[in-house]
Amino acid sequence: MNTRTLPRLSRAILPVPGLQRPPSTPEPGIVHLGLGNFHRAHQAVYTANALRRTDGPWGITGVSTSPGRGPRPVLTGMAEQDCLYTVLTLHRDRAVAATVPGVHHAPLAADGQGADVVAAIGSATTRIVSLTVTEKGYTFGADGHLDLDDPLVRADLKGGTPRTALGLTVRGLQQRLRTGAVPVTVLCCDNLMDNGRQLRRLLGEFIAALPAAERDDLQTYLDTAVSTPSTMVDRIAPATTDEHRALVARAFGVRDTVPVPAEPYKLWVLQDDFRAGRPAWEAAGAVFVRDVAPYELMKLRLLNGAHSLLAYLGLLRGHRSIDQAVTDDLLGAAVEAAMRDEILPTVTAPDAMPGKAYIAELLDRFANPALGHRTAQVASDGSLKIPVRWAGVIEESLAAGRVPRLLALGIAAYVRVVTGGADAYDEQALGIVHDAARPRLTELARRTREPGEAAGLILTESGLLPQQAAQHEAFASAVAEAARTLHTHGAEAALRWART
Ligand code: CS2
Repeated sequence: MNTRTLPRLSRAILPVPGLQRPPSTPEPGIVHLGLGNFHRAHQAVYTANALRRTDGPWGITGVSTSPGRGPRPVLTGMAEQDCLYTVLTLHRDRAVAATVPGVHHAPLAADGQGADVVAAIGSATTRIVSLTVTEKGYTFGADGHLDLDDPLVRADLKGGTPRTALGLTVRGLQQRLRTGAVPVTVLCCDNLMDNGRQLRRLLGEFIAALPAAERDDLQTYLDTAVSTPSTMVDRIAPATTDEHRALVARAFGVRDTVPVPAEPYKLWVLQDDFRAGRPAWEAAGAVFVRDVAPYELMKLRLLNGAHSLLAYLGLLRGHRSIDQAVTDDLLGAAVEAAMRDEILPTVTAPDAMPGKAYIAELLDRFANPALGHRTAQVASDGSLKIPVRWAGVIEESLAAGRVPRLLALGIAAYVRVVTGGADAYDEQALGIVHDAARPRLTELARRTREPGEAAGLILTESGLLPQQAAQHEAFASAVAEAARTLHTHGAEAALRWART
């Protein structure tokens, strides 16, 4: 796919609704860190749709992050294809719609082109710096603060060309400060609670760790001219496989090495606090509200919380994808019960999203068989996801005198998947679960032969949950019992235990 084949593509897919592209790539105004599938199926699509209605300098310079992981196929693919790629909207009935956002400029790699990234963020024409770098991209430690022991963070603080998301952003802001301190918005689009505020705090911690001479002006610039609105982002966009590439070739007759599969649903709720303008995303369906927090809480706890539960228990039940996991009667019913009885009581549903209807909609979205969303993908990085998705629910349930047994089982399942590896589930068929905490958790688990005790040790020493919840007697004993049941009798028995 490239600009020359685009007309052919449009003709070829005329019967497919939705294929359009702005006439030419708009002037760059956004630098986006994290060129993964989620950004390419979410913000890029909202931006393209907004630009169809209202022009503006809102082209996106995408930056592939992931330091140390070598050249990313998405970077090469986008570069070879004139920054064009297909978003495949995969419907439950197997109907496919396609769209080509066409809003990106030549992408950059944080690894190797850090100076160019800093220059792009530093340019006065950049009005928004947005991020989808996943939980681990924010380089915070188990306590949620900037991880000053992380070698990449330390190197970035010392100077030289930065490689972390925070390093790139702060060095870019530093450059802006030197060249006129033009206001800018830094927009977190990741699944973190209060994501704008958290990002702002982390940027502040990074600045505070710089040498004294660099600190003060930069902090003042951050305080006075940089906004960091909070956002709730939502669209399931699984990893690309050869099947998706083949689908584009078959349906549209073009070769696209980097298409993005995505579900039909999408939602973006934002706080309207942009210091230097923004695309008319509302024209594309984005919702601007004064307080994003209720939407974030609802989405992170119900969607992402249930997703993680389906992922760990799904792997232990032998399921490769989320739709298989949710259509497993026993597991699907357990996850629905967890959403209704354990999670929903801890959120205040916004009027626009009544709780029960939202749960029904989520179950329907999860069951979309066309997505093939891998359980191993959702299960990865649990050490960073669980504190966001489950910890608050567990803490608040315990404070209200309820022991959330299904989430206790979720913790036990996470421990079993991450420390048991191939003994716990078929890693070869279902995929490896990546988690930076794996070596440490495995070491903790090896200190005892008793699975209940091992889970208990991990609960108290891993920082997954706040200490008070981790040491809550009834909860800790539920986790230990769940771990023992999983180990000795398997996931089916454990699911039955959790529902008694
Ligand atoms: C998923 C999310 O991989 C995961 O952990 O829970 O990526 C999820 O698909 C999105 O947040 C949906 O908006």
